[in-house]
Amino acid sequence: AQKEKEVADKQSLYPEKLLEKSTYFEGRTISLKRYITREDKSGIIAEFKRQSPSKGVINAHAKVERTTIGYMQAGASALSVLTDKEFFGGSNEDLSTARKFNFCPVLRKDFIIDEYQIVEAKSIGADAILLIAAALEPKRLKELAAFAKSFGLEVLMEVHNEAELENNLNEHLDVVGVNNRNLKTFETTIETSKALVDKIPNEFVKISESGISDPETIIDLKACGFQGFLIGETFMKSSRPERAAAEFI
Ligand code: IGP
Repeated sequence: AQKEKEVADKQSLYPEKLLEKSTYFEGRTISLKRYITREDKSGIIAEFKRQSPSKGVINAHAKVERTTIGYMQAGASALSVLTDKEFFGGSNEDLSTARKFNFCPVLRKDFIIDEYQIVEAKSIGADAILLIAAALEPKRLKELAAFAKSFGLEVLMEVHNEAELENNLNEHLDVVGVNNRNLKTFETTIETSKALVDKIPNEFVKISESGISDPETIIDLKACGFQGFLIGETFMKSSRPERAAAEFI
């Protein structure tokens, strides 16, 4: 009972601290869903990612401020910012910086498994969170999605195969993303996206993630029914990611 109380106290205490400290709680969410589908935008969610488990260091010198402003000037629909430190070299501060300098949806890219991280996402200025089907039980994924929605955050659910998709569709999701990267082999193929697109109900915004390296692929994915495209490495591997984005978009 004592242990249970400790856990409960911890859970209720931390969000309060975050709530008091953050100026973003009152702030309105900028809808990722809406921005991806805006006619005047590219549908591209441009990602700020310094390193990854598959590629190691991708870009050690890029600055969040210049890169994200440049991404949006290039015509991106939204931003994705890695906040995981261990595997991706990111931080909450990176996301807050992107937030501060841009008026657009900002996705918190991280491995979310707990309510605390969702409150934190809101407190650092995110508009949307990522929930990875491969990392969560369906019941837990749905709970976390509902919790995020209660803070006004939108939810991107990421899947890699049909079983993950079918077991996890629920009314709290806004965007469904197909990750082209096999997390076991790190290989990417857009065939993964093509195979799943028609199985995603049209009420969700559909995006394709990872391994997109040329504009022709976007045309191809669009023709299959994708509305959004998450691109990281193709931009970040350039010494000036925002220029790479401008040339691409
Ligand atoms: C971007 P890429 O191949 O363009 O750099 O991929 C994005 O899809 C990738 O970073 C990603 C990711 C994730 C990172 C997709 N799902 C989950 C961390 C956690």
